[in-house]
Amino acid sequence: LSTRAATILNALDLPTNTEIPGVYDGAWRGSGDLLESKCPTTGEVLGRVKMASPKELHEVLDKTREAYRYIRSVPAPKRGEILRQVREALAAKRDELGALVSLEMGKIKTEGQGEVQEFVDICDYAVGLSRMMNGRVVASERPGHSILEVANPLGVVSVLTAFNFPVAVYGWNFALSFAAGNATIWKPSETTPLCAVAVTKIIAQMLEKNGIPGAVSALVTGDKCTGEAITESRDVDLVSFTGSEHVGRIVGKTVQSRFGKVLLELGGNNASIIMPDADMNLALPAVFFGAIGTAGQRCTSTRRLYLHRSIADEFLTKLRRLYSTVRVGDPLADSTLLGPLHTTKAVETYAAAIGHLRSIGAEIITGGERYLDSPLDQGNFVQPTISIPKSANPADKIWRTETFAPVLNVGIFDELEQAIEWNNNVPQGLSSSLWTRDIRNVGKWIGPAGSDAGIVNVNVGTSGAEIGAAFGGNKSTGWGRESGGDAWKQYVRWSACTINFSDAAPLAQGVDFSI
Ligand code: UN1
Repeated sequence: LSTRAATILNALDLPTNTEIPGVYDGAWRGSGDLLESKCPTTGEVLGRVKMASPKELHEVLDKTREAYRYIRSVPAPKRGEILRQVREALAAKRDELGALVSLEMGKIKTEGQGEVQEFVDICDYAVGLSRMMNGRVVASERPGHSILEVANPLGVVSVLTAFNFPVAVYGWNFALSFAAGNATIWKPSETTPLCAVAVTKIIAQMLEKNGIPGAVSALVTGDKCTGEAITESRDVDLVSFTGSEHVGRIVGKTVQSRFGKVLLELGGNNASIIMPDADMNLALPAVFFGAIGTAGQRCTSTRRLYLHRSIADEFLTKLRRLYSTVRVGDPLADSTLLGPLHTTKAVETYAAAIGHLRSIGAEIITGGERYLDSPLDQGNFVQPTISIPKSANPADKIWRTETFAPVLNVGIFDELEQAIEWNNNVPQGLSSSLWTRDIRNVGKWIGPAGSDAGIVNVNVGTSGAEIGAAFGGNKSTGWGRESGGDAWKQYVRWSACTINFSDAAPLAQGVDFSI
């Protein structure tokens, strides 16, 4: 192991000379197969993590059920206080954990740290929420009756996360789920197990300190079979899944078929629309970050750019210039803006997308190749790419498919209505962004004939949402909402309680059933 990797792992209490147990439910273990965590920058193996065996998964499911029975009776503000301590512990390790995200996932330093900050922020939010998960009192039509809407904890929540946000997405789910009084089981991506173990260790310490069962934040490192077993298990009340549309469709059907609750965060295929009156000095860097940030591996990355004809040439010239300055390399070096793709498979997907673009006669105005000079050839580095397909018609698969890589496709439009139609005419509906200073365009964009995405921004890029609003997308993105807004309401079971405190028992709607 390189000294640098060892330093980062040691700082987070991860062993470097032995296999790492990847299962936690109050005790650490793991007797399943080994998962190898590989650094996308250098190809070095960072650690070997022992996955959960099927028997261990069942043990964890039992333990989380037990832990739920405990935590559901702890008053919510007290749960909030424990979350506050988790928040402090995470904040104290922000740089170390951020560095591990960069090392294992490959995103650049500031984004790795930002991801931990996102977990810290949602903890703050959930601490507040722990005193505000209020129901309502509804006016009853019957005298001497009250109707209450009561929120109770749900049970066991399982969170299946993707590689691209190996810390924050668990954070969004765990913080709300815990505040709401549930036990949570985390099944992280197979390629980012170290981040999951490090985060779970930090949370576990705080739980232990407060005498809370560790299975309230359980971890099962595993593969596809583990994911399937969780999805099928009637012991899991809510499955929160982040990943591809393909897998999401299976998860959705499976959970629905047993009448479980499901929360899906699937593919994004996000567009930015630039109007002639946009402030170019703001729009350019935002598109640059949206398309290249995280090497195009955010669900919210900008994949489609629609330029008004009158500014298209100027915008593209300037954007190309920005692309030519991108500092590519080691994600942990301060100045780097573009790190590697996460896996070699992602490089193949990138190459296939470029191949398809070429085959349909798209003009590749920059990029399109791997970086093959040393030391970049050691890692999964690809050139950020801008292409202009011949047609902006969303019927072609290049406009309809999410390619998890820094590939930006450009279309030229004449009227805002046309751009909005293109924006909407794809299966996905996560994020969208309009650049304009004209209030009339803004009204159209956010109104009924506007963007149909879950995130509809104005003069703000497609990626990098704050935690305060609900995060999620419509259509094939799965309609899920996580993080802020009303997302917490999915982590509780609601009851409508009608209470009669009168001396009569009248029926609703005036129904007369007198004996
Ligand atoms: C994701 O890509 O799965 O809005 C999550 C953003 C981040 C979260 C992205 N706050 O880009």
